[in-house]
Amino acid sequence: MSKIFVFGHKNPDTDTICSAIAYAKLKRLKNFDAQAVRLGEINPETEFALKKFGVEIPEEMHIFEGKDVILVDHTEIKQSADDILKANIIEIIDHHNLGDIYTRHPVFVRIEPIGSTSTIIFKMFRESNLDIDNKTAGLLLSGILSDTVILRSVTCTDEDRKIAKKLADQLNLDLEKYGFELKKAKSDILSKTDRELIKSDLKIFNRINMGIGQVEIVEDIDEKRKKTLLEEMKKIRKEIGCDTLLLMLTNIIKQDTELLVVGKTDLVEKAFKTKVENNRVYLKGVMSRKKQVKPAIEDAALL
Ligand SMILES: [Mn+2]
Repeated sequence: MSKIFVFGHKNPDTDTICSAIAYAKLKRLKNFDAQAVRLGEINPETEFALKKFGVEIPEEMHIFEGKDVILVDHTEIKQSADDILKANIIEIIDHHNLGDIYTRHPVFVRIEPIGSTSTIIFKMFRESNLDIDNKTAGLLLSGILSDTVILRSVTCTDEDRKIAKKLADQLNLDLEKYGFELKKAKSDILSKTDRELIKSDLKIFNRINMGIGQVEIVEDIDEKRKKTLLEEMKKIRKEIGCDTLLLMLTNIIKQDTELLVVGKTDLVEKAFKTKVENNRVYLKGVMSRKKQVKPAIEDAALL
């Protein structure tokens, strides 16, 4: 039996890393030879979560040609390994829109409109009647709290809430307290360069030829920093060859987003029915790239 590599998207976030580790574990419990790997550097939030539960950082890997792979937390070619179409994809587990990845062979796919891939992995453990050890419980809880912004995002469902509570109870953890510890680890923006901030959670969407990055903050970013961010965004937009590059500055306390925009602004204006001024748009109540920003722009582009 050949080894199966389990991985999430590029610019990995906590849900991508934690769901890959947990799902590789589930596969091993079912006697498959599975290993979680990652496509890039982990962010400080994920590092915090792995340390907290004593879990090692997965190996970084980039060549998958001819290998058996399981994708978690993404279905977009541009967000996956560069040679993903030469790999043998055997399963896909995700909670995003169905993207543009295609396979040569029949494949097991499970996509649910739910707050995190970690939530789906929890359900798969339960459906297989497998116990969830504390390390895995910690990983899954971290994935859920991270992706749902501590159960506050519009993407969060009652199922996410119920499962997060179960996991927190198992671990004897205060859900809110642990959630904010996680987010604090992530929102340390002062220690990062503009380039690091823009690229750390950047996702590229082929169909709208757009890159959308997101930074979670707990207090507002000053004007000077926004200007240097915009300058750097112009360079990065050219490098990645997209028409437009957006950066969501999402304040998780106020639960709003300021959108920085470089490139073609018309789609953004059409999507949000507002003018882009000084390369910015203020979006009250918007926190989710997946559910609020990307679909609005896609509708504006394609309808
Ligand atoms: Mn996710």
